Amino acid sequence: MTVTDLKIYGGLLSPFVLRPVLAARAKGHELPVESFPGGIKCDEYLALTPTGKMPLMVHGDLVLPESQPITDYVDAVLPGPALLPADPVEAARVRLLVRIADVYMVPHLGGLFAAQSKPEGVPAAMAGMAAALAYFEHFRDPAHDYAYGDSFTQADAAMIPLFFFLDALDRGLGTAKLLEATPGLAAWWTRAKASDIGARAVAEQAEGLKAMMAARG
Ligand SMILES: N[C@@H](CCC(=O)N[C@@H](CS)C(=O)NCC(=O)O)C(=O)O
Repeated sequence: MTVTDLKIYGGLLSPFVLRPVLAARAKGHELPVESFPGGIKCDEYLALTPTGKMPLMVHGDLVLPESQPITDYVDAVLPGPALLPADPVEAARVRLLVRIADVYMVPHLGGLFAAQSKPEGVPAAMAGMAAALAYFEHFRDPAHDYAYGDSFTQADAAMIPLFFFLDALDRGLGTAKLLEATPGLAAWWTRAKASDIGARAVAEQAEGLKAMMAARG
């Protein structure tokens, strides 16, 4: 078994699928991403992961759901620059940004995404999102070019595909304007989405969103 046998199931609109994909790209590798035949709720998929969520990574005997452990694994097994600093203090700062993304930002994306069917949930989701952005701003150094430090880390891999939705949902909800309260973070996002990895991710997610809207009719 080699790292070239590593496979990710999912679609490229998902910020969780993109997290290990972006991490791999930052290390100079392209991970194969495939839709699971039968979808993520079919019996075969649920037998692999009862979570029924994407991404799912398969590498030999290792069947691994959840974007962050997949990203850690990809970072460890693929050659290329490490995406967590070796210094424990610096690594802790990167991990904290990933954690803020997952614990404080992600739950509110759902509320914003469901704005049409549940408009009553939008104010709380906007307030929660604003709080999450303020946490990033508090713990980031605005002088850093990347989410943390002067090179791409796991924090960029986690944050870029989540921040896509601030722009994508802006027209209806004004989500991009939330970044006005966090200028350091806003400047990072402007740089991140203009970078090769960021621009490609945004284009892939935009494509995925278009396809999802078209399928919904
Ligand atoms: N905590 C999971 C979240 C994964 C997740 O929510 N994926 C979404 C797609 S963006 C999904 O598969 N949703 C299908 C469902 O929940 O039924 C991770 O980090 O991988």
